[in-house]
Amino acid sequence: MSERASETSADPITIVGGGPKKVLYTLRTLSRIGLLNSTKALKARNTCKACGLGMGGQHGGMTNELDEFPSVCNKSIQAQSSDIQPPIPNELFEHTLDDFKELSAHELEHLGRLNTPLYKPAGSNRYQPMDWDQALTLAAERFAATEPNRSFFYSSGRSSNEAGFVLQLLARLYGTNNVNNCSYYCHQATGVGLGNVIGTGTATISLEDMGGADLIFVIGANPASNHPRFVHQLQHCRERGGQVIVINPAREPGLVRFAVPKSARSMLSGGTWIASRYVQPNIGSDLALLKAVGKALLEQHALDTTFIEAHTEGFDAYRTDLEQTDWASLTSACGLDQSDIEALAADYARAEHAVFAWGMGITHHRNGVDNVEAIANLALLRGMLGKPSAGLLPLRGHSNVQGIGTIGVKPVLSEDVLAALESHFDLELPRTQGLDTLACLRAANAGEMDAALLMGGNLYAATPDATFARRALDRVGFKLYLTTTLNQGHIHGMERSEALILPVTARDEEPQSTTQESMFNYVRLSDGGIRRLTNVRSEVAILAELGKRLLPAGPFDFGALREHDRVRSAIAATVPGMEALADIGTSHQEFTIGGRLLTSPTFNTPNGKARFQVHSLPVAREPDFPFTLASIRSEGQFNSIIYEESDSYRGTEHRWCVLVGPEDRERLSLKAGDKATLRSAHGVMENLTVYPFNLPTGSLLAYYPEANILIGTEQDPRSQTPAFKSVPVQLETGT
Ligand SMILES: Nc1nc2c(c(=O)[nH]1)N[C@H]1C(S)=C(S)[C@@H](COP(=O)(O)OP(=O)(O)OC[C@H]3O[C@@H](n4cnc5c(=O)[nH]c(N)nc54)[C@H](O)[C@@H]3O)O[C@H]1N2
Ligand SMILES: Nc1nc2c(c(=O)[nH]1)N[C@H]1C(S)=C(S)[C@@H](COP(=O)(O)OP(=O)(O)OC[C@H]3O[C@@H](n4cnc5c(=O)[nH]c(N)nc54)[C@H](O)[C@@H]3O)O[C@H]1N2
Ligand code: SF4
Ligand SMILES: [Mo]
Repeated sequence: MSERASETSADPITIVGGGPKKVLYTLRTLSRIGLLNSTKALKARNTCKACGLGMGGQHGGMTNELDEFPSVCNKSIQAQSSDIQPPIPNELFEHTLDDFKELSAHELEHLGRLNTPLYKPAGSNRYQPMDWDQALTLAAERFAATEPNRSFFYSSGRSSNEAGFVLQLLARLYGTNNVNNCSYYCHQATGVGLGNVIGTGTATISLEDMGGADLIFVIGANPASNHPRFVHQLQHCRERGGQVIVINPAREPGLVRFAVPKSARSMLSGGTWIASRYVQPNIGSDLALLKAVGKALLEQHALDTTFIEAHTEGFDAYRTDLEQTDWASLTSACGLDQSDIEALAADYARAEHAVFAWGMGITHHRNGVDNVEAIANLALLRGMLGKPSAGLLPLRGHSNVQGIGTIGVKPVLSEDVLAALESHFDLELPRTQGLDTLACLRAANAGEMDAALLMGGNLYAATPDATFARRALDRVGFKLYLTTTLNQGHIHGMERSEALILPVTARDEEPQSTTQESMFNYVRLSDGGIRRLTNVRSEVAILAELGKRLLPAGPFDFGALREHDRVRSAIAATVPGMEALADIGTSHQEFTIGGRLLTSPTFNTPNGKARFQVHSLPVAREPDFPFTLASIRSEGQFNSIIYEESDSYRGTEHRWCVLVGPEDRERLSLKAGDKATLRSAHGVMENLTVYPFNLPTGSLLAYYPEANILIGTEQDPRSQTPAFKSVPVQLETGT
């Protein structure tokens, strides 16, 4: 067995994620934001606004849908710490954009909360405070003067179902389907891939199902940092004798051992083992590995043939492809030994209830959809769908990114939803082809976008090729932002264009209740109601008012959509599975969306069968750029929001660095702390600090968003997702 594929019990005991330092950090954040503030925020009945695992809502602050309170989650507290800031004083806006450009992402976020609309005329170098009425009139005038298909509407996944629904309806009634969300940079490949195989695009299991799994795969995800409470599921699985198989080029410390802050035993013993098997394929080679696991299962006669015959189609083509693919092509692509892959397949073969969880390590590639389909193929091979405690679980990012998609913030709505919307509101919606996120920016770059509405998020920092992003955004004549805080996207790509920023209430400050959907398809209700600032408005109120001013008076009053109950009734009447949303405002009854969980192996395809998919391996990399770089997130950031410079899990002290594996370090004579340069076809990062990390030869890691300067806009043609995690680069020693 090679070192890279060895059992994790060989790891030194010092590799621990979580643990006392995390508790201390959490306490530090709590004391900064004040005990009273934090207790109020954490106890209130609002959905956690950080990751998509889902917590809070009507069960209360830190509690999940099974009424468990596993431990305080640092991510949740970080997110609250941004919201519980005093307002930015108006005098600050006497400074020019150039002054603001001096500030880091961390410093911008920590200036405070926005508490006044801000306007920057075209060509001006300064924002100026504006009153709400003037601001809304200006926004309506600008959109009215724009040809609708020369505009786009973007939403991040933090906003509510209610705000997302009103946003997409406003865009379509105004006349464009250029409506999209951060999912195109995130799990879009999952939606497409799962749709092809099983006919639905989200998790097939509930949180409860996790409790009965005897094997959990964690593929291309780092939940110790990014979905902290998911690690408890992994720990519990190990405690009941189950297995956790991690597939990740990087040996992530928090997936090797983890100390749960709440468990004295776990803390005293220095943490518990998480992965029972940890395999480290080369970056971007998951398809080869997943195919190889399928091949090994075939050879081990470990298939559920009854399930395959009764509930699937396309198996023969899948089998023939694997039989015709030789082992050497698969092992050389992923860099793992055949025996290790066979051992992994044997682990899977002895599991009765396997769950496959995955994240951005799977979707952020030019073959992201292929990767997702290959995971689903493996589940089908052993009948791991449509029964309790087994299935597919995409680890979703933002706390409501799944909901934002469900309620239609996407360029293409199914014909039945469009028709239902038309009949519900007695109106007509456009059928023109809408553009995905990157396509909108490409159009902007080509001078074809005159206006954009951006609700939350930081499209500038989230987009590949920072130079392209800045230029494209500056070519959008008028940009309207809805945000809680200032970020670099409000400062860069602004030189020539006109912009208006409207300050919004955070989720727990909403004057009316809102709803959010977790990765388990569970819809939560957030009470809102906390009042911190004097001059902010809810996203729904802003959008309803904008619609009222912008749209011609029609059969219904767009302004009436400021009532959340009314918005929810419309969603319930038009979006399949959301019927229970209609009276959630009064019943307070949270629910799982109908038609999503697979309790029997009948799939949402025309003949009810799941469909195996066949893939060919991607072609070899470019010789000028022999390394492959994946851009990743740290525990101390939430996407473009940077809370801490250091990464306590990976041991890096600051973010301007590159993580290099042992063989590459040796070959290039690089030691910890040396300086190096990363070069790609798109940009250069100089003066990077080298940090040793356990990675395969030729695979490198750097932090996002800094690394976006290196990343091109190449996309997975099937999901339009940028290849954030397979960037061909050259690593040079010195600065
Ligand atoms: N702390 C924190 N939490 C977050 C976020 C955050 O920024 N910070 N963001 C939220 C959002 S929007 C999202 S989408 C999720 C993202 O959560 P994750 O999916 O966990 O995100 P990443 O850190 O981007 O990448 C995860 C892992 O992919 C691995 N990887 C890289 N390339 C490959 C590959 O080719 N194959 C495989 N198998 N693995 C690979 C990396 O080593 C890394 O461990 O987290 C959410 N939660
Ligand atoms: N290189 C590289 N690029 C990536 C990734 C990667 O792994 N590598 N990951 C991609 C992924 S998975 C994603 S999801 C995207 C993230 O893309 P986005 O969702 O566009 O970006 P965020 O950084 O999460 O946006 C943070 C901003 O949202 C605003 N905000 C915060 N809370 C609220 C709120 O309550 N309401 C409103 N209206 N605004 C709020 C604040 O202005 C904050 O600065 O980035 C993508 N880009
Ligand atoms: S795991 Fe995710 S949803 Fe749960 S408390 Fe932490 S950040 Fe919030
Ligand atoms: Mo994401």
